[in-house]
Amino acid sequence: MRRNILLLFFLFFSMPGLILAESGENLWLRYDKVSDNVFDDYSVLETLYVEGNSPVIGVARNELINAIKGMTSVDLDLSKKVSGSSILLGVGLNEKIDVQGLEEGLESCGPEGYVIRRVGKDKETQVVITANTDAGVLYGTFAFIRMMQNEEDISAINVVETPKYELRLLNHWDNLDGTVERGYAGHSIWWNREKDFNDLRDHYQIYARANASVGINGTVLNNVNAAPEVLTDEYLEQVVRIADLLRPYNIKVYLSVNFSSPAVIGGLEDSDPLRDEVREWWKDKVEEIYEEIPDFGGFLVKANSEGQPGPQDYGRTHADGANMLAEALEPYDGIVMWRAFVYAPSGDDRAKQAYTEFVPLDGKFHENVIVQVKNGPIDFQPREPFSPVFGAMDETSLMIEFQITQEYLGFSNHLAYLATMQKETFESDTYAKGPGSTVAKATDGSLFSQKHTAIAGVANIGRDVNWTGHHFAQANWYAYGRLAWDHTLRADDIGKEWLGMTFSNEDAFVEPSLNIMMRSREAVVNYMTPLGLHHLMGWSHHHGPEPWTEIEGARPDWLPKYYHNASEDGIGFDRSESGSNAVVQYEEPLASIYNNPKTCPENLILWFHHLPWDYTMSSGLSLWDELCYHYYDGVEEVRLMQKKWDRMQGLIDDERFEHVRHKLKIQSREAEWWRDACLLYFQTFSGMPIPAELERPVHDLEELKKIKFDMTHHN
Ligand code: BDP
Repeated sequence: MRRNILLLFFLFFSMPGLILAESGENLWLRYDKVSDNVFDDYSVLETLYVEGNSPVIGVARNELINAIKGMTSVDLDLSKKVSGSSILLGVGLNEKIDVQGLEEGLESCGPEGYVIRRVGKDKETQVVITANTDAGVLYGTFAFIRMMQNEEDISAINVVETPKYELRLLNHWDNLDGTVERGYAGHSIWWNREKDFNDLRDHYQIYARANASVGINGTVLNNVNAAPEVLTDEYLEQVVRIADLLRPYNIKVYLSVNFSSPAVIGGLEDSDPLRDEVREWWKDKVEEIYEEIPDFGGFLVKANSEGQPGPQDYGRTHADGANMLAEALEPYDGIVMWRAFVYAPSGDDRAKQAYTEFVPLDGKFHENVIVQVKNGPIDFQPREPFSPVFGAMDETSLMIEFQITQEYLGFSNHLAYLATMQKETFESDTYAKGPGSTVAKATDGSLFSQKHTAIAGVANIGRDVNWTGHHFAQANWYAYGRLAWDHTLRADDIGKEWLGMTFSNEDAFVEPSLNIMMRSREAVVNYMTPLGLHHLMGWSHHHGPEPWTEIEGARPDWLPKYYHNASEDGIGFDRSESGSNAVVQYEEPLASIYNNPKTCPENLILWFHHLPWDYTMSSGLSLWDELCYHYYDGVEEVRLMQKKWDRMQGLIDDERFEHVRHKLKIQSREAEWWRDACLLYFQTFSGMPIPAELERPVHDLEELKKIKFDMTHHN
């Protein structure tokens, strides 16, 4: 009986064309069978020679064995000598075999880069994966696996890769009680108490492998709004466990720290950074951490921002605060990442404040301080210009912070591929050293001789089975990592890689799905905040539209009206010379370009200008009509996304197909909600009709105003 059941089971699952349900938990590391086109080429590789036996090399070796087993069914034979058709893995292979180009490659690939070469033919062929460090070998191994997952031609590989940023980090905004600030994929993976650390080990390993596969080499384990308690024994024990687990994947752990920790958990009178006792406290704490975690990465600090304590509480500067921590970390090569996300209720345009506070401090930070700057001057909006801090501090190490979690882009309900947005920022020209001084170059060390280069992405990861809530949000984790490794990669190439590995390499699937991804961010911009509008979201949850919100006692710069300024005479924030003059924080010619509505890019026009409703846009349409068309385009685009996705049925497993279909339905409904809420509300000022050829709004403004968004579904 049992045998019969097994046989039936076997027959069922080996039926050709049957696509098994998938939960998404293995992310892009599924190692599906490759197609017949490449099978013969790939299964030629039968033996594996490994140089070295460190834990990192062990991870690389096991990953390769499992990946090849999954993709080709070949059980790699571990060999003690270099012979036959084999894969060679390890540091120092250049001394074992004579392969042209290996030495030069190693000279140029730096500490974490790698070299991959294919030599020989047929049964006497080798794939050599080598680097200057074990970490480089790990990254090279994952790169080779990726080539196979994407069914690339591997007959003549000749690759030398070097990461563009030295430190490539995820920032988890995870609270110690297990909630995640702006997290939409379940509870924290780190501070979850319902399960024991060991029960989650397999889960953590997927996390670690996924990060290593894209080259992420650091992770901040807790929220920037940091609880001081993270530095107490109880929590540090967990940090030690996590550090031990992540170490073989070349991932260092970092912590967000609360500036008031010496007073709150240390019992000191205050946390004044210039007081000896406080400085000593931090030194002792740091020493204690390094005793347990010798490769601890360092601290991330949000200070004097949104109510968090900081050096200014004692009349000291950001540099005083950062340098105190830097001094404590210096003996261990630890890093301080000091955030420039600051804005006080000073009445000055919020978009100007990071620049105003930080640029005068240029040159005053210790060498192991990196100032961490959000990509835009305000706050992770669907579209912002780049932050003018980039390019403006040539004697300070600056790093860019992107938000991967979709706080302002529809949570985990909306499909929004963020690589296009990140590319837009990377490629923006700061003109800091003349034309071509892109944000990428102003942060990767090629324009300024930064002591450290780094990049951070606010993670979208939680305990949901598929990690990120929306299957397509996995792409944002993946793409962030790929761009952190190499910001010159193209968003579409990355998207294609990810689709192939995560779902299927079939053109019939990849092409339309990639098209959906590539157009998705602009769709969100259009149905939420087109033409440079920003921060129209509900004032605390940041999800649905609330351009009308007024809250007694709330800071004006937390409310949408501060940003859109809609009135009968027009809409937009005047940041030109005649307004807040934020434009002067940009280098010429950009300052002049932004200053003039005729030259300002129209996709940012209401960011920089307050314009009358009948202002003539380059299309010849009035501003009002243009706004209407953008909102309607956004909705149309989501409907198109739905249509395209519906045709994917049968090309991938039903489970993920249905899940995405369901999410797109929500997105489509919410896009209409956004469009109607914004246009009907703005119409009360413009007094102009929605162009007749467009469909009528499906909602009533007064009804929309009554919607109370319930956060409980989203955490
Ligand atoms: C804002 C978020 C807030 C974060 C803050 C930050 O709404 O939850 O604490 O950024 O980056 O976008 O510190």
